[in-house]
Amino acid sequence: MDLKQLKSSPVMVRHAKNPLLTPKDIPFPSDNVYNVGVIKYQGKYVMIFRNDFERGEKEMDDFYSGRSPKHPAARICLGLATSADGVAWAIEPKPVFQLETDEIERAYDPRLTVVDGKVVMCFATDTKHGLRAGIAVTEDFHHFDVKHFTVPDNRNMVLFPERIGGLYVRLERPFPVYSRGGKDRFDLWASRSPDLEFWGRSDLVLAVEDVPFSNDKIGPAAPPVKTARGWLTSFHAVDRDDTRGKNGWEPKWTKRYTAGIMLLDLQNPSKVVGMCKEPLLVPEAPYEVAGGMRNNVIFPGGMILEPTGEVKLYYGAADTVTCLATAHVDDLLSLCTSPRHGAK
Ligand code: BMA
Repeated sequence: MDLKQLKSSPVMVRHAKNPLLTPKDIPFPSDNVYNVGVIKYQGKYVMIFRNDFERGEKEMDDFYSGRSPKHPAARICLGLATSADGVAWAIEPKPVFQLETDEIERAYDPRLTVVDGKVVMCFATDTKHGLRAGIAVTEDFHHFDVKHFTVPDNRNMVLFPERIGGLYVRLERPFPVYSRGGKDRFDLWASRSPDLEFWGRSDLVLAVEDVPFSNDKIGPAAPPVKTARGWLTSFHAVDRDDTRGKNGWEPKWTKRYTAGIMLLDLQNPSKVVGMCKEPLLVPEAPYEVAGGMRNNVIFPGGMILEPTGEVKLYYGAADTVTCLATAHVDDLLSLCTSPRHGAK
């Protein structure tokens, strides 16, 4: 596949009000507001969003031009927003989650799932000893009971909204560097748990080499949604082009993040029923390709299937703002299963 020619699928429609959230909308310090988890809960849409602060473009410029010796790592908190329609959001005045300890530097990239009546938030952390994914349960979106941390390196974890065969199931993306040639050749895995705390029965779901529009790594995007034909599941896919130069705040940013779509078996979610061999969303809109911290990034974290069949896909754009694109579920299912679109 010619990666230079990648295009978004015509079934996806970017929302006219994009970007839905920008740093200007946030009532506390904010450099970037992106990578969100979204659920429908008790009659409302609820979003938890990633908010980076204390590292702006100026701090990055100062570092790369030698004016400041210290690499400016961002601090991150998670904020809460609610909405009646999934488009206009009311933002809580204070952040709701922030992890900073002697060991943990930051928590980010929340993904939300309602399972067994509980709201579960999966998130990533940077720690002094590696990247770890965490799982927390909340009843009020203000208090979070952290049940589990993976060993490093692992992140991009998402939970299915039902137990399958009696067990909770998550998708995740470990980083096996040593055994994959020292490069980003990372794949998408599943694990199972009786209680959200102890995890095992892990297996490979989708390998990076099975995704024609990735030459680098893949990982889970939003938590899967159930359809009669299988678990409809988005993923992100990275392609790298070393000729790409300065783009965004860093002097060199060679990666592009696109979104893909696949269908997993209802009883055995490690089995791919079908995958669209072309990307679902490719950075193309102005807020995806320019003016951001890292341009050319689409990073979905929330997917809602409406009773009308509309699918809302929420994503971080350019690691800077929060966006929405929609499609009809039948179109997404046919992308995954019809040979015309290059299904598996
Ligand atoms: C990933 C994560 C995401 C980020 C993406 C693009 O590896 O760090 O938080 O949005 O890179 O920069």
